[in-house]
This record gives sequence, structure tokens and C-alpha cells, in this order.
Amino acid sequence: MQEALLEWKHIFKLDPERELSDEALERICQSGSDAVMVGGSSGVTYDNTVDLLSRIRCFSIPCILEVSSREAVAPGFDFYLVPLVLNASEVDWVVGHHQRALKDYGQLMPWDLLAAEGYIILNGASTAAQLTGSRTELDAKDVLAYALLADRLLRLPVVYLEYSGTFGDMELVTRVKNVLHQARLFYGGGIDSAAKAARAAQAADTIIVGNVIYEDLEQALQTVKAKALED
Ligand code: 1GP
Repeated sequence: MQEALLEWKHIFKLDPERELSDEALERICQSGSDAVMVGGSSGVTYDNTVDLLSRIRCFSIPCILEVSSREAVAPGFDFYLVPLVLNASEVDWVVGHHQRALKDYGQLMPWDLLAAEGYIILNGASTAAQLTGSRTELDAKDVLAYALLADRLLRLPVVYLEYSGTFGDMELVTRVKNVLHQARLFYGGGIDSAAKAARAAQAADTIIVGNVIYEDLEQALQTVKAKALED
């Protein structure tokens, strides 16, 4: 599954706390996107995670859990991505919650299905930034240094530039991409049209589309076209 991760160019991120009709879910899962990721910054529970997983399992698309709280970790996903929020002000969000989870469940971890993501959160107004106390007042050199930290020092397989809720600085995304040596660059935030998806797909390796699924499904489905441009 680690290899599949390297191929994915477009991922839809579904929030288990938000309502999505069966018809909308079917269209998302059959859109041609590479994978769906289940995750959110708040309101994610074991029950709503398992419920969404069971609905996604009606389709053949790979399904990833992005682990944001250990109460919501459920078996049965194809892959698990674990964020380390590199610019969080509290160590808990960098390695603290993770250490406590491993203390309890270290023997049970499906290591072959797990990978860490080096998150750099850049929209200070987002729930993720507020929850983690992320330091988002960063200049380009700061961001590039976090990218180097993730890629070269920690050798994380994924660097995730997270602009959740707003479309980011594509010039900066491109600069980050250019300093990465081995990590794959995920970009997420504010992709709400085919044009923005195409711009983000040029700058990053993998684009993540979230919010627009719930606000304008037709536009969300259009973002999958960016994948075809890259193929
Ligand atoms: C959120 O990066 C994802 O974690 C996607 O962002 O919801 O703004 O599309 P949006």
C-alpha cells in the first residue's frame, strides 16, 4: 500500500461529522479520484468513522483513515496516515498524542499500513491551526526549513502543506516541492474548481479536496480533471 501512496494524485477528504447523501458519496467514490481519506479536525468519533467507512466500502476506491484522535481509530481501512504537526506550539500535536497511543496500543499497530505525514499548517484561521496552536506567521524560509526537517532529517514519506479553508500560495508550494528529496508533497486547502485543482496539481504531487464536496458537489467532481492533466 505504501507504493500506492506514491501514485495518488487526487484524494477526496471526507469529514465523518458532515452529512453526505448516498448519491453524493457514490459520485465521489466513482469520480476517478485515486482515494478517499476520512478525517477531520473536530467531531470525529469511532461511530461516525465506522459508519462512513462501511458506506465507502460499497465501492472499490482505496480508503485511508487520517488519524486525528485515537478514540476514532477503527480497523478495516486500507491505509492509515498519522499527522505530526511540525509547526504546532504544543508538543502533544508533534509527538505527544502519538507516544501515548503507542504506549497503549503499540503491540497492535499495523505497521505496514501506516505512514506519518509532516504537517505544516499555514491558515491560522482554520480549525486545525487553532486546535494545535500552530504558528502560522511563517515566512518562506521558515516553511522551507520545516520541509527540510520533515524530508531530510525525519525522513517522513509525506509533507502536507495544509491551507484548509483557503487557497494557498502556489509559488511557495512549488518552492517546497523543489527542496524535497524523497517525501511526497500533499497540498490541501481551498481547491473548489478545476482551475485551482490544476494549479495545485502542478505545484504539488498530490492534491486533497475537502470542503467543496459539501458546498458544491459538481465543482468538487470537476477537480478530478486535474489528475488527467497530470497523467
Ligand atoms: C483539509 O487539506 C484539506 O484538511 C482540504 O482542504 O477543505 O479547504 O478543501 P479544504
